[in-house]
Amino acid sequence: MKLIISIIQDQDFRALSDIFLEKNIRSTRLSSTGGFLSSGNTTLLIGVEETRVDEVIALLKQYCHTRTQLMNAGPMTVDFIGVMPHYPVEVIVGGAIIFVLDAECIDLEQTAKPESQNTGA
Ligand code: 2BA
Repeated sequence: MKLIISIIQDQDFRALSDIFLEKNIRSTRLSSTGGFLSSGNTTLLIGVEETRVDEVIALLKQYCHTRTQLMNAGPMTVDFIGVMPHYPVEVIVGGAIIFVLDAECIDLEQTAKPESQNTGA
């Protein structure tokens, strides 16, 4: 089993979650904040069989778009005119940041059963 951790923009979540539901790909959404822009984004935890990793990555690429965001850069300067504001800089954000990790899935239903009902291995 693999755990795909993907950081996407909030705007892309709706379409992506619809297609995940349609294709029976399970995911958990976490609200997160980017360290650079300090703006909100979405972190998805997606547990899938190894054979489906490429399919999930393809969907992330298809449904997550790049966008331009403005951020204020540069220090505040004070000169004879007064205090000069920061200047805006364009930053390209997205589509999706993707990490793929090895994972073990513990089936809690199975482990919660009393010994006598655990007839399997
Ligand atoms: P942020 O950290 O808010 O970064 C937003 C965008 O700012 C990044 O877009 C990138 O274009 C730019 N950026 C980030 N750090 C920069 C830096 N030190 N210098 C110049 N530009 C910088 P993305 O690369 O698409 O990243 C989108 C979001 O994905 C990030 O939001 C962060 O939350 C996450 N992320 C990206 N790379 C990551 C990594 N290696 N580990 C963990 N999270 C990551």
